[in-house]
Amino acid sequence: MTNLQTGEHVHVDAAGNEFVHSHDHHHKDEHEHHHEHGDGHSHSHSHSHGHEHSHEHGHSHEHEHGNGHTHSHGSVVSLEHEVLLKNDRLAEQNRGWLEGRAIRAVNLMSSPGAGKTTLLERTIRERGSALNLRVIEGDQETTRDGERIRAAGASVVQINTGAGCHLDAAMVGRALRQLDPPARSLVMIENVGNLVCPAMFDLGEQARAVVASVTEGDDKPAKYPHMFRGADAVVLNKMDLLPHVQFDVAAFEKRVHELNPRAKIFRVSATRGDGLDAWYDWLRDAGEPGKT
Ligand SMILES: Nc1nc2c(ncn2[C@@H]2O[C@H](COP(=O)(O)OP(=O)(O)OP(=O)(O)O)[C@@H](O)[C@H]2O)c(=O)[nH]1
Ligand SMILES: [Zn+2]
Ligand SMILES: [Zn+2]
Ligand SMILES: [Zn+2]
Ligand SMILES: [Zn+2]
Ligand SMILES: [Zn+2]
Repeated sequence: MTNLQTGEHVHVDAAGNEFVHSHDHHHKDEHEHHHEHGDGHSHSHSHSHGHEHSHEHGHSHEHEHGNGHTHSHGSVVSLEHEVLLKNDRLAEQNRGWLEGRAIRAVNLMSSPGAGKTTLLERTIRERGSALNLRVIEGDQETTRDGERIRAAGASVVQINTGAGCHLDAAMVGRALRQLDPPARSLVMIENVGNLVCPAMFDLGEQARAVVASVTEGDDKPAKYPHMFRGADAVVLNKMDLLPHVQFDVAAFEKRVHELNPRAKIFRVSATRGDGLDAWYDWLRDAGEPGKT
């Protein structure tokens, strides 16, 4: 993790201890996962993953999920389940931390290149101070997007996930403490470009926005329903390219609302600035109780 204001890095060891320091070379995130079991033992390990793997235990155990169902595992335990349980607990901690400061956080997700950073840059330039906006920037590698955000004028902390394909609540918790946003500010969290995994990981945010673009095909909601089902807002970007691509806007919006009737949809061009006033109005109220 890199604080682009101070150049500080944070490393976290297996026990969860944080080491903050600054230096001039690049570190890869170790992608440490820590597991706790109902029977009282815990262990950690690092790995790169695509959510398909499981790991082997010499014991069997039961655990409960936030949604109330319980199941038991045999000797092969789904790591995905364990990671999600731990994540949800840390997400609740982040939510408490944010609520205690009256800070709102918006989780911004999309496929790679749909225009998240471009949308953030323009939002910062046009509304950065009115919205009291800060950014947590997630990418697998490089601080390129973080540098773009800083150049646009916002405080930013960059998280590099290495092989990881999503931000998780632990990463965001550490980044929030680095960013140290003031009371009543708005924190935009740019997730790793990916329509699958980010949908599964609660970061403790109050609202979720999905950016889709007209170059991706109007059947995206049908193919990635989880992402669209969980969205409070869907930003349909690159509307300026509509004359050049096959994209049925009405069909896209119908598919979104079939999955998720409450999602607000904004048709915008982040490069030209079209349609952004409605997006800014949504951001002003996003996550306020009773407003979204
Ligand atoms: N024509 C057009 N191009 C856009 C628009 N918004 C973004 N782009 C272009 O799309 C490309 C990707 O934009 P980014 O903002 O970097 O996308 P991103 O979602 O942040 O990408 P990742 O962080 O890699 O997932 C860039 O070349 C942008 O200039 C738009 O409204 N219209
Ligand atoms: Zn285990
Ligand atoms: Zn399970
Ligand atoms: Zn980006
Ligand atoms: Zn992971
Ligand atoms: Zn993944």
